[in-house]
Amino acid sequence: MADDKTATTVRFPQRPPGAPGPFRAEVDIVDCEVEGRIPDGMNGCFYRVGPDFQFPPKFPNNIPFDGEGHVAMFRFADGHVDLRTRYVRTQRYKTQRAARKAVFGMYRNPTTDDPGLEGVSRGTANTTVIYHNKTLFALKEDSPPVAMDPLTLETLDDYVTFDGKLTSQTFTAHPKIDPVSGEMIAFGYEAKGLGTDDVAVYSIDRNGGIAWEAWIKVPYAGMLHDFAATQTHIAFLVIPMAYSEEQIRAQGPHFAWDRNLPSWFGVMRRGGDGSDLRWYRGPERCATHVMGAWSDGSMVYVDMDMAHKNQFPFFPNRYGEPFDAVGAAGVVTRLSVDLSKKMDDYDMEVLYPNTGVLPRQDDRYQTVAYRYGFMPTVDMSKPPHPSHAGRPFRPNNNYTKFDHATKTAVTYFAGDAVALQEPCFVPRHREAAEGDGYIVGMSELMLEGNRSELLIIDTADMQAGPVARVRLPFRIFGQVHGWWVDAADLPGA
Ligand code: V55
Ligand code: FE
Repeated sequence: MADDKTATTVRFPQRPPGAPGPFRAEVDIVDCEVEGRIPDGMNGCFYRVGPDFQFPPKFPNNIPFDGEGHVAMFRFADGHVDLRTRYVRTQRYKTQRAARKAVFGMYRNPTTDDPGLEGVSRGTANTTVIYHNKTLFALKEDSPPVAMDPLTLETLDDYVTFDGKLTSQTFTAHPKIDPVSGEMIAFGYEAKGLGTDDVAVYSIDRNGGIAWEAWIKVPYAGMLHDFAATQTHIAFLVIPMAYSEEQIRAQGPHFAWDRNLPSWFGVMRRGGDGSDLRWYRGPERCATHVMGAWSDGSMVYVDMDMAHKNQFPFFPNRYGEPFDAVGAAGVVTRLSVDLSKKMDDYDMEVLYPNTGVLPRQDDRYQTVAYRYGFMPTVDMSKPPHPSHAGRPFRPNNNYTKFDHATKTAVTYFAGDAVALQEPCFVPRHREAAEGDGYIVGMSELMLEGNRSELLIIDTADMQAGPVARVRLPFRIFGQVHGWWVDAADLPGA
């Protein structure tokens, strides 16, 4: 058959029965069905994003993290909820749409792309949406930000450079918003290209200009997915999910887990030139997300969900060990260093026994001392529900609220036949105390017609469960991260 594009019809690889496939539809629902009552005063937008393959992947063994970014916006207004979803119009999306097929190859492996794509951004914008300077940014850590209109989800700029000042080739999916200064603190790793050990750190001021920049080196090019910013310091945890030349050559994904590598915790002063950066050693550990972080004099504290082993079944172990689901279970762990002491290793303290991933906080407390955290968790002692068959992970069936002042955790158990996605905190009102409000989070109902619903849970009474559920008539694409914007902060308010 002729090898032209008209000969390529769209057909996705076979999946096991019940396993979720791509969503692909861009949706508008005016006035979603709501069970219960949307809380008075809950006005604003909940944005979420996740990978959703636009076309069958060029490599059938490509990993879920390489799907194109699809954003969902739930707009809350006076008890009504409208849903809009749009793919991010990345350079990659537009190129593939014109070709009517995937032309980019394996996850973060440019050697697998069709020829002639040099200069087209590979970024999928599939990991986070964050709001700053009245702009919704869709982010992927291998490329610069993509800017979207927060009300229409129209893509406004497919390659944001902050007036040409962003010289890093990459930009994290986990910027932090400083509630005091209004700055967005961010960084890029492998900042000078594939596998480089250069990291650029930035502050973007409240008007969207780059106000501070420092360049540092990491001990090795490991995945730097998240980081910590406090009022005075920046901290990084380098984990043994290492850039792999071997994988690149074998047309595999960017990373392999190297159990022989240590983890490294690096701390530097905010606002400096990076020359004060110090690295503290630790054992083989996997930790991808920061719940909260703060500085107290010479002490720097960073809370992360942390596991002993590779937490990503689709990134291979370098020495061929099978995926270890028990070693992959993460617990909320406090990393700390005392900058006034001569220390070689960083300190670690496990705070709670609950296992889970994707911790969050009341985002108004990013960079400062905080009390409350939220995380989807799973009770590993219960046998898995039959509806979980064929899934790589035990889906999260709990939302847990952690109170660091009393060291207690309270949990809403959502039932064994659901999969809960990352929660996002919504303040009860603009002046509400820390942690006082709601969490919103998507729940996949695996028995009930494969639907999804958005749960709204009052953080003052977690165990009571949702005060309202926004019921969708379909199962929506999976989420990596989400963000809440109060209506008063939206453009035109
Ligand atoms: C993560 C997610 C990514 C990625 C690297 O959760 C790390 C961590 C959705 O993409 O590319
Ligand atoms: Fe993340």
